[in-house]
Amino acid sequence: MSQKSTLCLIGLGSNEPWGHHNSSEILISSIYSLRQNNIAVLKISRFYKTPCFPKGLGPDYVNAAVMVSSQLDAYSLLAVLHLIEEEKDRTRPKRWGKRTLDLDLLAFGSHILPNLQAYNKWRYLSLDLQKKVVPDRLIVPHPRLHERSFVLGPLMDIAPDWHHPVLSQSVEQMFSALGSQLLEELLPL
Ligand code: A4P
Ligand code: MG
Repeated sequence: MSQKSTLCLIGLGSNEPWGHHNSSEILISSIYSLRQNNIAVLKISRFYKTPCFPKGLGPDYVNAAVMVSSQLDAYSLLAVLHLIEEEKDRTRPKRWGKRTLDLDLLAFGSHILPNLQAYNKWRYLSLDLQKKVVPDRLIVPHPRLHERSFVLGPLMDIAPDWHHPVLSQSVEQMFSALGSQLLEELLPL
């Protein structure tokens, strides 16, 4: 019996080279790794140069997003993303530190995981606490996706009509709600 596939959105970011590979090459290679792990990559956004958030904490990023279809459950998919990050020697010395590769599970269909209460806890965390604490379990949709141009810009390329299951807004609506300063920070490569 065939298993159900889920459409998922994954955010990709890098602001540190890996060996002689630059950030764009790392992202391309990680998309290839998704395919090697039997994850069907359906759409790939443009790549964007974006200033590090929070400002001044590190070098500029290259950001992108992909739409995939997978038969894995969300937790197994996240485990694959972590494996691919490890392939690129991703380390986690400090919160929001420089990284060769960050793969975030932005959306898993229209699921809210593990539940609305946990999602809201992370969504309403103050910026000060966001800098200090890291979720110890999967939170989906990614609790910051709706406020970040470096996430919504790439998503506009591949999934402008995806609806946020908690905010009930499309990517296009969330993108339009960003301030002009955030929009100016997106530089397509
Ligand atoms: N985790 C929970 N939910 C998720 C999810 N939906 N996707 C857990 C991925 N991971 C999730 O993640 C920390 C923990 O969150 C892990 O145990 C994971 O299981 P991490 O990847 O180790 O650390 P992180 O990347 O610092 O955390 P996170 O939440 O991805 O960070 P942010 O808030 O996304 O910030 N500036 C620019 N311009 N571009 C960027 O891409 N990225 C960050 C990372 C900061 N500034 C940036 C960018
Ligand atoms: Mg991450």
